[in-house]
Amino acid sequence: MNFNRKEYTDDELLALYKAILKPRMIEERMLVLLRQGRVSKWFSGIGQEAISVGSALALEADEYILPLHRNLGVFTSRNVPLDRLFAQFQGKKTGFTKGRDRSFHFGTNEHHIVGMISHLGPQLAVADGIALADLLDNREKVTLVYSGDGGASEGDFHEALNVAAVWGLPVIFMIENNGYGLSTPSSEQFKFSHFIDKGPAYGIDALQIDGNNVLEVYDTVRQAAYSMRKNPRPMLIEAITFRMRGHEEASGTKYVPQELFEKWAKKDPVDNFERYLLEELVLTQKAMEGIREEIKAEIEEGLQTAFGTPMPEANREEELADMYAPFEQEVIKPASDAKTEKRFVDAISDGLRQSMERYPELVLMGQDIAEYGGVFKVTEGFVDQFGKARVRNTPLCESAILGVGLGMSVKNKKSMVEMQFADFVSAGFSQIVNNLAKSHYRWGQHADVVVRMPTGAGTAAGPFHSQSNEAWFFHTPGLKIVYPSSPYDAKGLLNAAIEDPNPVMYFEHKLLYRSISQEIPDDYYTVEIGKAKLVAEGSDLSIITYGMGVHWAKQLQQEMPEISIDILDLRSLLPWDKEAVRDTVARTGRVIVLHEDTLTGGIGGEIAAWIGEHCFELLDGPVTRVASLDTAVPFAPPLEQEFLPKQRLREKVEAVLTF
Ligand SMILES: Cc1ncc(C[n+]2csc(CCOP(=O)(O)OP(=O)(O)O)c2C)c(N)n1
Repeated sequence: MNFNRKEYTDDELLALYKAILKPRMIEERMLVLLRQGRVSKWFSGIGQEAISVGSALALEADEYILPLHRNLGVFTSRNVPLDRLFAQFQGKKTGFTKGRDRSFHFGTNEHHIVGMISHLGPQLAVADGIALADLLDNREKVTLVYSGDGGASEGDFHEALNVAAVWGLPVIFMIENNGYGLSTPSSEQFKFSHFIDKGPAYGIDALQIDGNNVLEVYDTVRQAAYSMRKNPRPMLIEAITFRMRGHEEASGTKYVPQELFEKWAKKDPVDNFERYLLEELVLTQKAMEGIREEIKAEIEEGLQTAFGTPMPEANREEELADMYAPFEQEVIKPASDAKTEKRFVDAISDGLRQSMERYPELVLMGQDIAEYGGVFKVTEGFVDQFGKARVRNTPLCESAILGVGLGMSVKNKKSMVEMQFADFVSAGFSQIVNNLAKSHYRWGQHADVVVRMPTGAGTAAGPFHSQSNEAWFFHTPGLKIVYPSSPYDAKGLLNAAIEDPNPVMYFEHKLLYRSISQEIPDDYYTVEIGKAKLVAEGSDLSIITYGMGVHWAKQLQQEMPEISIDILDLRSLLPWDKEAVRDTVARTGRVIVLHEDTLTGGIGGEIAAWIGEHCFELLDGPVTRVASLDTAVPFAPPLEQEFLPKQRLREKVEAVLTF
């Protein structure tokens, strides 16, 4: 192995040595504990330490690093206290996730580290978001994120690199090419020869380095970072290395040819560097022993403290509360009585514009939302007022942009991500349900992202431009969901969603955009999230609904003046207003839950179940759901009309009334 110390001083080389020795010694200790059954799971980075350590030390202390499962050296190089690190591995409350997530699945803003979720690839776009926030605020910083050769097959890898290239984001994409993804060798993972071949294809500079040479890693990353701070752009660094143990300790290494272990054992990153320093007389045998003793003592002390702390005690209230970043909404009233008639779409636009004025940290991202104004023209004229930095056209990549939103939250920015159609959110699903939704619960990082969802059928747009998919998210703790049905609520709830530091899915029905209007306040105001609205008071029957259902119910009331309908517009689906639901049930005793979404697994099922469980004594008949057919949304208007619940509503109402 060739070490070139260039101008580096003895002290710098010694610091590198101590830093690479520490994760190795921790791992050796972990393997003993594992055999003793005192640690349950371990992903070994033995053989790959030079990459974590060399790259982490090459950055400034406040530059963010996003490590993966083999990057123990990042945590140790950032001086994460060992007692807390071990407590984290053991699921103790004194770890970084209060026992809620395992191993390296945590971040710590104190150490400028954002940890992974198991899905690997989503991490890459989060790095883009952090880098974008730095870029927008003119901080000369780089962000470092890792990927394995296996994880690089994920679509998220492509999306994150492409966004970084197009937006000139100072992100170092460090590819640890260790030849295997679990048991799958590179030959079955990809067809190209080297990851550096991919760089130019994205318009990204790429370098290949010996990932077992800590000095080479350190020097390369230092130089890359220096250049990227001055001239912001991404860089791909492919570090060639080898995984000396199994994917995780329980999974073995039977599939790896023995000669590979023999070959790579000779390239051990710790032994080789140690030998070099001894030869260079930077290190003496005695000093080496002293360093080892010191690290050993630190490890033992950390372990003792961690083992000495009890397992967490479950506190139900705390667990539930921590799903969300703490936030007490103060409903804001308009400053004056001035009102203007606005269509639903204009109310959304109005709210968004006023939120942009109110929050300089708010950034809008979406396909075609800049000069073009978005396909529904919600952001028309925004570029002129706020500039392209804050009104950002994105490449066609929902997953990456949602990940960018989380990264921006790490830097205390707010983002609004516009889905061109709600249907396309499926391409970014994992970022929402795994990353944004769980981040606060896992390690206390809020995700200040609003996802706008132009939703719904009735426009003969077929199965992929018409879906109601709010139930996909309703089942995910950590998210909030709002779904206005009037221009007043559309503006007030959008403002409220943007104010809230939690991830909020904001559903806006396309059919309402230009078909309804209302006088609404000119000033900024908010509507309470989680609060339903009684649209009409009645005594014979309750229709509990939201979105388009509110309009169907109102229309039915006009068509059936002989009955008196209590119409409750939920407005917020997560959380939903149980008190208002109980009140309407108490008023009428007969209930229909109506929604445009398909029947099975729809939100109506949850509401009906809750009513059955909590309001049984108030009921005079079975709670009845009215929803779309359990099919995809069909294209041709006659089929679509049959699909939608509107025409079944009257007959269901009559059945409930005569029960
Ligand atoms: C989306 C997803 N699919 C599958 C897995 C299971 N899994 C975890 S790590 C891993 C292999 C990753 O290989 P690579 O990216 O090369 O990193 P390495 O483990 O070699 O460091 C697999 C298949 C996962 N965690 N997430």
